[in-house]
Amino acid sequence: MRDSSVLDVNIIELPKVHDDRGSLAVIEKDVIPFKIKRVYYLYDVPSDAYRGGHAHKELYQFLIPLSGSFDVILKDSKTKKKVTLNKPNKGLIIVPGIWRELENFSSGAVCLVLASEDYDELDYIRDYQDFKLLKSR
Ligand code: T46
Repeated sequence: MRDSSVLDVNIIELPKVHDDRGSLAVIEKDVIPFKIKRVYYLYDVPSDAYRGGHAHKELYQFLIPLSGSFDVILKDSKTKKKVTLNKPNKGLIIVPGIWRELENFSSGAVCLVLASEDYDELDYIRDYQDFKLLKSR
């Protein structure tokens, strides 16, 4: 398991163009520290739902609150941090080896995820005790 810390998790502010027709935000390839292999999104999430609850061994992700807001709880072996994502031009880079939980979704929230790898269940650590054990090695 990578020796990553919640300090490696970064908010990235995307450049936006605003005029009286609305706003346009741009994600250019140099802004994110990985090559995008997969895109998915969470929507129709009930406000009391809890998503995530796992860590990834190799996957990098960029989470963007396209609409509405939600909280991301991040944990490494020592530290816990909460980030609220609520601006469509501010996203969160999550590096491998970080536990994450997503909660407190507002009505109509949409979480877009850009990911560095194809879907692979073997990349997930879904048991928190396993995560803590792997982090302590
Ligand atoms: C993450 C958070 C933010 C697929 O078949 N393909 C996919 O690409 C993904 C991401 C999921 N699935 C299947 C696997 C499960 O049967 O969709 C189902 C729900 O996945 P999961 O319970 O992992 O969903 P979340 O919202 O808890 O987590 C997802 C991502 O899996 C995860 O990488 O960080 O969104």
